[in-house]
Amino acid sequence: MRRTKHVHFFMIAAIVATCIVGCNIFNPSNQERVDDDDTDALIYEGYIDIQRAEYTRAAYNFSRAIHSDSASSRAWYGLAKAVLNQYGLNVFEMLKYAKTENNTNGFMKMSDIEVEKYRVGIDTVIKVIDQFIDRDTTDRTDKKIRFSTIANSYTILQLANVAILIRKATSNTAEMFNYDVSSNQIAIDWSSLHNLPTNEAVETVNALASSAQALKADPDNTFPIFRSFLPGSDTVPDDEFKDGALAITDQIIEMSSNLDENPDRASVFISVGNGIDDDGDGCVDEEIWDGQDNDGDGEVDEDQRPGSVLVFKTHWAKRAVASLKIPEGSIYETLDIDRNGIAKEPNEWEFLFAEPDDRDAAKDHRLKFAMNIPFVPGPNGDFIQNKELARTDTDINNIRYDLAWRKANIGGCWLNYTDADFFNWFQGRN
Ligand SMILES: [Ca+2]
Ligand SMILES: [Ca+2]
Ligand SMILES: [Ca+2]
Ligand SMILES: [Ca+2]
Repeated sequence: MRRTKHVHFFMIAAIVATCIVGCNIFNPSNQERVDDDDTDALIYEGYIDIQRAEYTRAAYNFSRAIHSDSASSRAWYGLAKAVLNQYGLNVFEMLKYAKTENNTNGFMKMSDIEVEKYRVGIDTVIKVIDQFIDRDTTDRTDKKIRFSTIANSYTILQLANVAILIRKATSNTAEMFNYDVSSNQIAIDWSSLHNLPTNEAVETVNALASSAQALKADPDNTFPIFRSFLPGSDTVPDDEFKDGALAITDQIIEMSSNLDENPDRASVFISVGNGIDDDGDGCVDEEIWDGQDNDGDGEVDEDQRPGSVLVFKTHWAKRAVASLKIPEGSIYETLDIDRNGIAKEPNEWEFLFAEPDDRDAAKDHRLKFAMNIPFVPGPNGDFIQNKELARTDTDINNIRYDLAWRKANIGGCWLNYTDADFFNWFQGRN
């Protein structure tokens, strides 16, 4: 399921209404006052307003129409259109900016003020459309207009949102996305979000998940948009690109809902490839982004390595990681992932079952090192809670859960730690 948006429609209606008072554009003498409960007339007025480029007034009339009948898809569609125009946003122009050309996108070159204008507008329109999608997918509209009708515009808005967010990370789409032509796979490297605060990194994942939802709703119209966003994908035949794009959608959506369900632990899933134990099991960057549990602790894709370590299996219908590589010059040439005193050992980089098919059949996606780090369920069997106690115990001058406690109540890689390793664990935390 797509994530629930918490901003209530009436908040937007209130913003729009405030602007009407503030902007003094609403001028009742121009038209007869339409009754508050006459949905059709209000929608009609709204579209006339749009034709006259009276967008604030249009937004007001569509908001009233929604208030009168919240199931009216034409009213929601009209409101989205009006708000888009209120902010002077043109989706096709936005696609041009979001596109990656010469390893950069148009938003990278804009001034902060210009980008902020786009960001606020995109954010407001997306909030309107999200409520419409939420209703459309839960049978709470009249279905005269469906989400699929606007899926392509929505995709452009979300991808522009992503482009703006990663602009702040002084990163760009070329670093974040990679289309591997030989394996027909899209790879996303979440470690390119390093420079963003956790909440903005989460926002980026959520925006991508929303684009993934749009791709699933209307692949034919939206996949060309994805293509223009992905460097290196120009030469791939349409159907192959579409397969590759669809293969990754569920995994993005799953990552987004994982973040939504664990708001207090978002950094556990989003601080990718940082050379730090982010989840409190003592292992460092032990997981990979494959939608599977690679260390056998019951959690999926916590404390990940970057996407640049993944090698995909060639032309597989489903997204599958074939093997892992240690990127040259990366921290992984010296990093001891399971803290057993040996860095770069095959155990930390090889799957127990080398073939993706065998892993699926055995329902075992662990890496070999996981065989040697038994996890302990803890006193109340609440393993994640114990990991949390360790993860948030970061002050070396006031240690609440010492190494002996961690070995006894979490196990995992803590079992490999010496006192010196334990001291080092606190480095780089507050
Ligand atoms: Ca860890
Ligand atoms: Ca980490
Ligand atoms: Ca795990
Ligand atoms: Ca994993």
